[in-house]
Amino acid sequence: MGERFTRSRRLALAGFVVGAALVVALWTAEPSWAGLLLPERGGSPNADRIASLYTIVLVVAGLVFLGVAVALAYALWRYRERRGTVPAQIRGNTRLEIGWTVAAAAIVVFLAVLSLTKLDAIETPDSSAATPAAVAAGVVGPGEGESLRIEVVGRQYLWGYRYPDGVVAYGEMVAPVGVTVELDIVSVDVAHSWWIPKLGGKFDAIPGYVNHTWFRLSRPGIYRGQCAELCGRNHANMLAQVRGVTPERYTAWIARQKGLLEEATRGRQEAP
Ligand SMILES: [Cu+2]
Repeated sequence: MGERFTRSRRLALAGFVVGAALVVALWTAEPSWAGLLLPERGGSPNADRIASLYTIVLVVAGLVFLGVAVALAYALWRYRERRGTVPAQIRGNTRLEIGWTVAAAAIVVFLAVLSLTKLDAIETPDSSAATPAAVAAGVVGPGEGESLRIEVVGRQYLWGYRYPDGVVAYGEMVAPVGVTVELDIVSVDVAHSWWIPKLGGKFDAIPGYVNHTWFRLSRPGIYRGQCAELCGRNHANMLAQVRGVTPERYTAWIARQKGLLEEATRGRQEAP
């Protein structure tokens, strides 16, 4: 008896330790939370719109869950078996059945219409003009619909970025604030997934296809993410990062990268 007691205690302790280790591991892998309950917001308008739509759907679903759970608990209590009595034998209730069918259909239609009306603003790149600072720095021209295009290239196990004018970067994407940035997402080997939680949803990088998404930063900062598609044994190290900078810093960075590129090309040509 005593031995069994200690054995079960040991098992409980092991279970606790493993559980605690799991919680700590998940807790420290902060980017993998991606907002935990709600999608992250505060980086780009499309991410904010996704988060708002998600919140509305979550609230509606929560209310439905609460309604069903309360009704179920009430029915369990109200019609419970009692000693000495025979429970009422109820079969069917046409009004109730039609009611909950129509109500459920109405909720689904409401959510479908709501999602479809919000979808366009999430998918279509923001066409509003770049901020005066971005125009002054020469990132894009003035007027609506002007955007910066960056190609995102997935490869095992590093994200690459191709800017206009042949500038390339790896790992970290430098992007200006106040400009709509349109991304063309491709892959040179296997399927990857571009995902910066604060800047919107996941977008697959598939060999032979070009996927499109966009973001528009309103303030400088680091926006972290990670390849979200198991792409090989180093997948876990395939981090992605967007560094939002002021337009002046962005153009200075582009100029420096261009200089380095030219220097490297010249060096190669001059080499014996
Ligand atoms: Cu990958």
